[in-house]
Amino acid sequence: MVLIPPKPITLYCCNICPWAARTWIALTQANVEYEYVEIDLKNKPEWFLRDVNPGGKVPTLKYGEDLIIESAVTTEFIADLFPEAGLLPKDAFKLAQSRLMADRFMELIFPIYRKAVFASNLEVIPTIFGEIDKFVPYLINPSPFFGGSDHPILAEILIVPFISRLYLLLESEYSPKEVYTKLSTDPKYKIFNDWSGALMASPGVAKTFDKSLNAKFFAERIVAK
Ligand SMILES: N[C@@H](CCC(=O)N[C@@H](CS)C(=O)NCC(=O)O)C(=O)O
Repeated sequence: MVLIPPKPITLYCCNICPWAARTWIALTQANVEYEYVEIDLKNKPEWFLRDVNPGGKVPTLKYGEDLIIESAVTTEFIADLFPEAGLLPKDAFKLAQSRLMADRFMELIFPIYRKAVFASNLEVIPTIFGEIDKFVPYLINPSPFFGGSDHPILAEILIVPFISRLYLLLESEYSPKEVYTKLSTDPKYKIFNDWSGALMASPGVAKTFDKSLNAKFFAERIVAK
């Protein structure tokens, strides 16, 4: 079923931006009717800066004549506008647990991606195992998704863009081969690996994540030391 918003939605996005991917995934997974506009961030269109968002960042969401920015806010807006999409657990405690899980991910695991891709610090990659050990206690009943949900919930949608990019990085020439092998075969990491695999295979993620564009982005960003 296509979800029709009360006012037209336009998503100004960039196909390799993980922050914009949060909102793109939410709209795609919930099967919302919206218009997608790709913004070339290396050559931002004048009309985008003049008429849409002078801040020049994606994601930018237009809802009727109103603008919403900041990916955590734009993505939560989709969850709030379409309660029937089931992106927010109804139980307040479960919702709190899911928010804590996403916070811990951003605090523990996200910095590995940031340092590797934006500071070309590839030495941090093997530290992922220690961070996963600290993170997993917050990942409550991921079978297949948080809290036993049969589809990714908002907290997972906020972090999956970084999971898919981390796996791409671990599978690439920038990462020691043993790291990906250990993550994908050692029973100790099975919970994290199975959950990540389910998230990456979920339709909202699979339809929006382009491996080759992101691999090209890594090649441009990561400088050999
Ligand atoms: N805190 C922002 C970050 C968004 C962001 O940094 N987007 C980047 C692309 S990945 C961007 O628009 N960069 C263009 C610029 O900074 O001029 C959010 O969560 O929405």
